[in-house]
Amino acid sequence: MRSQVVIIGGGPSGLLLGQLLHRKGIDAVVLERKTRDYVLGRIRAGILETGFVNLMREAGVSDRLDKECFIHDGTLIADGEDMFHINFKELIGDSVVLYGQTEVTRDLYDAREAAGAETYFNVEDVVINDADSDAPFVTFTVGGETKRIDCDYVAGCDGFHGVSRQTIPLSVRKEYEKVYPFGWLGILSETPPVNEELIYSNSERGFALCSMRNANLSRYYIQCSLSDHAEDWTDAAFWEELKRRIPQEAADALVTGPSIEKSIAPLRSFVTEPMRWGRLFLCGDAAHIVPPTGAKGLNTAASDIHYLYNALVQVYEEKDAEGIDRYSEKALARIWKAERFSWWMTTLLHRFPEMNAFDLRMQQADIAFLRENRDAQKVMATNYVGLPY
Ligand code: RFL
Ligand code: PHB
Repeated sequence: MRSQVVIIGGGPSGLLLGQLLHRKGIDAVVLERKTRDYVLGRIRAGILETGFVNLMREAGVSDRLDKECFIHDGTLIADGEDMFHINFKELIGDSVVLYGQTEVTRDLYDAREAAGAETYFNVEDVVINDADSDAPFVTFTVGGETKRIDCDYVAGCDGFHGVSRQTIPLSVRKEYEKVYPFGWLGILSETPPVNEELIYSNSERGFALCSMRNANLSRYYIQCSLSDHAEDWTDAAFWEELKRRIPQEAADALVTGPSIEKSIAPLRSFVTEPMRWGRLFLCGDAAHIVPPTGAKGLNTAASDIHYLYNALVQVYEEKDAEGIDRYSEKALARIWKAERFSWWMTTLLHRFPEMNAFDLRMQQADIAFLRENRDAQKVMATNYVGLPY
């Protein structure tokens, strides 16, 4: 079998790239380790930057997004009982969009199926061969059968635990990592959101976030210990703890109900360099992870896809390899800034076990400066809505 591009991983990165390439007549096979339902069952991102939305439009898959998304012109930050608004629209003239990753992925799978593009699910033993040569090929097994696809390029969109990053020799690869000493316990509940915009809350009991998916679907998170297990948290205990971590006026307005999903995510900052090895290109979580404070994970994946998609079009249509040669450098320049922002927001809003009284005062001063200083708010707004590609 032959395909111009092989995409490893059928998450949002791989699917978005596949759809963009399809519109340009560049064929790309997607290999996904799980089933479509499994991928759609993962509750993840909620906030999309304008750049992401524009890519969905360019890929021709924004009809439902444009109809059903919620535009958020700002966000609330709470420090104990003290809550203030960061008005992105007024500060920098841009907004973010609320539309769940599940819906993005569903729209992309639907478009892929409608286009008749080839996707293999339940693949195993994916191996990327000869990525540093002019004739790479990918082997895998599916339904007990071994297959081989020869290609021009391989896009490694297989997330943090995939094989693509591991294919780059350790002598070439450099990894940077910070693991945070806590996780996020998240629940989804069929209740109206407590507020029409997100509330990021720093409280003496730890961080909490009030988010949503639509008018009757709420998403809430609380900072938890890494030794916690989601199943040990009853819904009642979760709601009780959330109420204690958000300002009283929000706690009074909170509508509680049974959870329909409950899970714990560890927090990590991670970057691998370079993001290209020969004809293999890493995209999204395969190359970098951010802690979710700041909502940058899926959005950084989208900027990688923007650079890689344009590089592939440039090489196929204009026979110009400039985009490919500069992919890693361009993607990483933006990634590191998103890493800094996510690390800063995480540090600003969480209680770290090792924090002493001085550290606490530094955090309070940082939040006070943000509350009082319009320039500081502009810096936050600029990063939150997303840096230019
Ligand atoms: P994914 O989504 O992990 O998809 C990778 C796919 O590759 C498959 N795979 C393989 N396939 C074939 N062969 C192999 N050997 C394979 N190994 C793995 C996997 O099954 C999977 O389907 O990576 P991708 O596409 O790069 O997308 C990244 C995003 O999913 C991620 O960055 C975001 O979800 C992060 N994130 C958020 N990002 C935002 O931009 N805004 C947010 O509000 C936001 N909130 C979040 C988040 C992530 C969270 N968790 C659980 C980590 C909230 C949470 C709680
Ligand atoms: C979410 O809605 O899941 C969400 C929103 C904002 C974040 C992280 C997660 O910073």
